[in-house]
Amino acid sequence: MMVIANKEELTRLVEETVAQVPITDIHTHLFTPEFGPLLLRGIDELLTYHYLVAEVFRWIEMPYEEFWRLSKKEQADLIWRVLFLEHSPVSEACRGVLTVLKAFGLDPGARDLEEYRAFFAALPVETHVERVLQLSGVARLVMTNDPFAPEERAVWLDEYRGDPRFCAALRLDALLNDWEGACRKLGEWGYKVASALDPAAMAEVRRFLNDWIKRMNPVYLAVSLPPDFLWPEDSARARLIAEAVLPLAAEHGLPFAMMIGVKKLVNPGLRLAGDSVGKAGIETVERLCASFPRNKFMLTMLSRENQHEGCVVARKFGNLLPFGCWWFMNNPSLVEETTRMRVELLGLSFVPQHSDARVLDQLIYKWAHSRKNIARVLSEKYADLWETGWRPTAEEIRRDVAGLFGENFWRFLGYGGKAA
Ligand code: FIX
Ligand code: ZN
Repeated sequence: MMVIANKEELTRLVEETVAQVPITDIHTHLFTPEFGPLLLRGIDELLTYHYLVAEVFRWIEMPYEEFWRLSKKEQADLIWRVLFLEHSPVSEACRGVLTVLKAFGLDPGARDLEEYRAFFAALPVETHVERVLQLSGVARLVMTNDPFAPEERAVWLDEYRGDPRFCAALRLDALLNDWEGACRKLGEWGYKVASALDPAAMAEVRRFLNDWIKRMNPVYLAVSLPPDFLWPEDSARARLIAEAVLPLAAEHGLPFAMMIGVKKLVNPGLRLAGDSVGKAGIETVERLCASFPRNKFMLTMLSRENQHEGCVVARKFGNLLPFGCWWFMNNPSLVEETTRMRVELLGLSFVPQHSDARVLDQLIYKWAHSRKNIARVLSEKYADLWETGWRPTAEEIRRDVAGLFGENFWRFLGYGGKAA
């Protein structure tokens, strides 16, 4: 048992352990190379990430459609010029691009976009995937898989082979947030559903879910939800959750991940960058956890104002796993604030972060930045323990950190802490 001599050594050990721990990234928008163009990678995708699209429109007066008519390269050139050369790239998403360049051994100080393009263009996709997983320290990641997305659906229906490091998550936004549209699609696919969701139709929805759980073997079911999400409610969404999604999730032992607080397309001209945030009512989460004690729920909330009550509700329900600093929460100041709050209220029984990476290379910066922010909070908390006379051992710190960055998730899924 390695005894730690002093607080300085304690801090060094915490930082080193967090820097090296293999990560399970429990929510991304990445894909295996089998999905072809759905796997976004390289400098032009990094520069046209929707976070940077939103930021560039704070400086330019170009009509949205004129921007969208530009090629990906032209959009990237514009964003590079405005957000990196004409203004210092201090935002989290801008800094992230530079962190990626540096990790690959490129020189951000050269500011040579053509050199960066040539580097990424020379990377075969399989090599690129291996390099990014190695540089980011991500051992396993969870994709976001939508059976209603035509280009993705085709891959699943064509004998998808997969990669054990890329787990699936069955994403249900189309089913739950647009029942009328989903009803039409399900009908085309041979499910005998009706808009009115009579018992026979609900049974067909369950058959659809079963079919895709068998096809995808997801580690959880997920949905993003608006701030005014309510349950119970006289709505198709509320009935589908209670009579189809949760019974199937319980039957298969799968968590239901609720990502609450997104206001879709408040500015449609920005497309994917046009979504915003709203404070949700925590009562709905309380009612679901209390009403479905056999189900496991994962929860991430988009509004900073929901974070404290999100911690408190997790203290009330052991079948709820809070996770991540989602989207507008994924900034150093808020990652530290939220992680500090969670440690103080929940101990180590949560998952502090996911990357939400949409571009392969983002795994590098999202995790490099988050590891530092989370390590800073953990060092502070272990130092507070030290002040009481408690002496954490190196093994205990390694155990705790392994839990936060993956094993808590696998244990919650019922895999006893080790990945499936
Ligand atoms: O619903 C989600 O999974 C969100 O993360 C995305 O829709 C969002 O565009 C995103 O990538 C945020 O980081
Ligand atoms: Zn996401």
